Parts: sequence; C-alpha cells; structure tokens
Amino acid sequence: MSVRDDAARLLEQTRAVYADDAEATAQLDALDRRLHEPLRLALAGMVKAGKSTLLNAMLGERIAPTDAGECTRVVTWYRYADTPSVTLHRRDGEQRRLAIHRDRGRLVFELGEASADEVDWIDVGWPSSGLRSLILIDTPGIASLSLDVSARSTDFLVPEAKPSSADAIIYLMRHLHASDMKFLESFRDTAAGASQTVNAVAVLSRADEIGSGRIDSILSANKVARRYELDGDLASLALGVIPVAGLLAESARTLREDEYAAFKELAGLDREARERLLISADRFVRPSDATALGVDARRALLARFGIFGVRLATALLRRSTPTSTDFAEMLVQQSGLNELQQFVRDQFRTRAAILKIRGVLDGLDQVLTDFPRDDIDDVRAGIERIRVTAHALRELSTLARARADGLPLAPADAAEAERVIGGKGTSVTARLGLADDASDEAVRDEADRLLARWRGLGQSPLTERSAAEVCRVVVRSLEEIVSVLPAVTGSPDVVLAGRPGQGAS
Ligand SMILES: Nc1nc2c(ncn2[C@@H]2O[C@H](COP(=O)(O)OP(=O)(O)OP(=O)(O)O)[C@@H](O)[C@H]2O)c(=O)[nH]1
Ligand SMILES: [Mg+2]
Repeated sequence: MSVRDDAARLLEQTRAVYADDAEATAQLDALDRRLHEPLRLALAGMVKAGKSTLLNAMLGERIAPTDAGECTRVVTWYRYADTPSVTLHRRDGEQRRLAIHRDRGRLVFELGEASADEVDWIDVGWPSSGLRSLILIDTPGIASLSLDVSARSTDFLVPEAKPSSADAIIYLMRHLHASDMKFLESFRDTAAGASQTVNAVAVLSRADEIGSGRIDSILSANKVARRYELDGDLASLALGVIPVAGLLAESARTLREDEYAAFKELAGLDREARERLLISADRFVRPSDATALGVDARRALLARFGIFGVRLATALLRRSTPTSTDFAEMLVQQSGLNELQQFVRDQFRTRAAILKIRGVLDGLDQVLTDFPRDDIDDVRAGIERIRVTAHALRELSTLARARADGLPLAPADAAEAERVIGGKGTSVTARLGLADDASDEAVRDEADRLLARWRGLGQSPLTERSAAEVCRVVVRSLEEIVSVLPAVTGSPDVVLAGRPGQGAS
C-alpha cells in the first residue's frame, strides 16, 4: 500500500462522511483531482522580476504574456491539454472561453470587457510536453504599486489560515530585498508550515544584468548567488539559489533562423567595427553602416536577447560555427536554465508524489475545519497516521528543520544526515555523496558503511533523544536505499514514499 493509496482511501472515507454536503464534497473532489494531477509549481516574485519570461523559457514557447497589460495581473495556470484553450474564471463564478490570438509568436489573451479585478484566475490548456509532468502557475508581481495585485499573489501563494494551492515554488529575485525575505518567510510559515517543508528554490533572475551585461555577467551572478546561499536566513527559506538569465533562455529556446543569420553577420564583422557596435545597448541600435543589419533588425535582436545575449551570441559564433540548433543549445547552456531545470527535477519532481500528498493532507485538514461535525475523528486520526508513518514526509520535515534551525548533531554529522535524507538530490548516489557514475560495488559499500555508522550513532547512550530521532530517520532512509540496491542500474531516484518506484508520477 503506497502513501498515495492511503491518502486516496482517506479521501474516499471522508467523502462518505460528507456525502450530504455538496460544498464540502466539491472541495474533496478538488483534492482528489490534485492528488492525480502533476505537481503544481508556482513562479512568484516582485513585479518585473522576470517570472513570465522564465515560464516561457522553461516551456520553450512564448505563451505567457510578458509585457505590461491586464493579463500580467492575473494568476494564470498552464497545464497540459491536447488542444489549446484559455478559460477565464470570474470572481462571481462564471467561466468563459477566450479566443486565442498570436502576436509575433506570442500568445495574447484578450480579457474582453472583464477587468483584471473581476478575474479570479485564468486556466490555459496547452499541448506543451513540458506540462505533462508539471503544472506551472504564473503569478502577478508582489509589492507592486498596486497593493491589490500584490495582495492577490500573496493570497494565492500564502493564503491566511489556508493551505497553499501550490506544491512548490520558484521565487525570483533580482537582488535580495527585505520584502523578498518577508514573502519567503510567510510562504514557509503558512503553506509549508503545517508540515514544515522546504519546497522553495530561489532564482537570482535577470542574471545578465548583474554584471551590466558584460560577457562575464553570469559569473558575477554565480558569485552573488553563492553568497546568498550562505546567508543563513535565506538558506532556511529556499533549498538553493540559482542565477538564471531568463530572457536569453526564452529567446534561445525559440531562436529563429533570421536571428541566427543576424548573429553570424555580427560575428563576421572585423574586430574594431564589432567592438564599437557592441560597446553599449545604446550604441548597438544607433544608425551605422558598419553592418548590413538595419537599425530595426538590431533593435529586434536587443529586445529578444538583451545586450548580454547579443555579445555572448556574437562571441560564441566567432569561436565556432555550430548549426542553429546547436547554437541555441549553447546559449541555453549559458543562461543557467539547465541548472534550474535540473534542480526542479532533482528536488521537486522526484518528490512530486509526496509534495502533493502533503498538500492534500493540509487541504483535508482545512475541510474538517471549515465543515466541522461530530463524526470526523476517524478522518482526523487518519491524517495524523499518514503524517507520522510516511517516511518521505518525515524526511521532508527533517530536511526543513535542518534548514531552519539546524539538526541537533555535530556539524559533520548534520551535513551527512541532510545529504542522506535527500538535501542534495534524491538519487542514490546523491544521497550517499558519491559520483553519479559510481560502481554498484562502491554504492553498496558506502550504503552499508553509512547504515552501520548511523545505527551505532542512534543507539549510543551518548546520543540525546532529539538527535536519536534524527538518526532514526537517517537509518530508515539508508535501509530503503539498501533495499533497492540489487536492482540498481545506473542511479535511480529513490523517493521514499513507501517502496521504491512509486514516487514521482
Ligand atoms: N535583461 C533581461 N531582461 C529580462 C529578463 N527576464 C525578463 N526581462 C525583461 O523584464 C521585463 C519583465 O519581464 P516579465 O517576464 O514580464 O516579468 P514578470 O515578473 O512576469 O512581470 P509582472 O508579471 O509584470 O510582475 C520584460 O521587459 C522582459 O523582457 C532577463 O533575464 N534579462
Ligand atoms: Mg508576469
């Protein structure tokens, strides 16, 4: 019986209790859907942090509107569908299908006569393969001049006294800002608070601007990100900090042949003309006959790639002549997008099942609170039982504790414990601290060694009770690793949702 089956059964049981209550049943139905849907990953951050651009980059398509306009003020869900559709949900409960328009490759939603204030959320169904395993949720900027929009994002992500609708979050920040911290704190305290989970990653966004668009901007951004990561407060709020140049990533993933040709033209200029042209964004779009590219073409390049992207693209093409596909991939590689996607895979997607179950249990709690009655003690007990017995949930809460307060262990032990319970990724090798390509034998040796060590630590009379509890979680994680080892080929993700192989869905 997997944890998910347990949760599904508990939902079923609750539904029977509330069979005569249509409103409660509707909420239970929604929880049931949530249990079977992909992970809900929200992008949040201050106004113009680059949320929608990054969402497009992750999908490799320009569907989220990025410039000013009413739509950027509405929470928008992007989920997989065979045929495109855009549905507007009004606050008064009414739904309306919107026409789908494209403008220069971009999707444009026309809210029609509805103003953003009247819209609750927009639901976009889109046949993008990236959405098969994730639901992406774009949110309006926080701390905007319009308090109203701000309130709407915050309300959605960290609703007061309610579990969040998102399972995990990518928080974009351009520089560490007091209100960023405040937001991340409230996200931890409410959404994840009940089960104390770390489920946020911070993105240092618009990374190309950090070094003023110089070609080593990403390097500078990396240094800043590492510094932020060492900041104790931030470390307790986000699993990591990753610099990403979202605009470059978005445009690289939607690169057109004419843009590729334009960059080749720039790379082919003689050095002096090229350097003069690329000295600043202003200079780049001034009338000049040093290049065959007209002002409009240069303006278009600048808007799509930023001055950093233009410089980088030109430099790359001077060194080699890749095909346009390879060239696009080279640009993506420089943008930091791959690192982010890798992180989302390692930390969120492999834990999708358990993050969702956590959200569903919180939601179930909420139903019991909102619709109190006498015969719900069994359901309440059922929720508690799953929370206590599901090892993956205990891993998550231990991990959260490690990040927030530190574990009650010697520093080296604490670091090892955190790694074993999945703090650096959930693959067997990541948990054991081995290289990805470690041999089966090395994996088994290390797993056995750690298991013996942590059993000993847990049983030592010198170990305090709170530390012994952590040891038990670590030992259990190691036992599950050992139990999957005979079948190890490569390095499968171990999502400890009960038994191997039933984790992510
Ligand atoms: N240079 C640079 N500009 C970027 C980057 N990402 C986004 N932008 C620009 O920043 C502006 C805002 O980008 P959006 O993606 O709309 O930002 P947002 O956070 O969704 O904005 P709101 O939804 O209005 O809060 C646009 O003009 C983008 O082109 C980036 O990585 N580098
Ligand atoms: Mg936006």
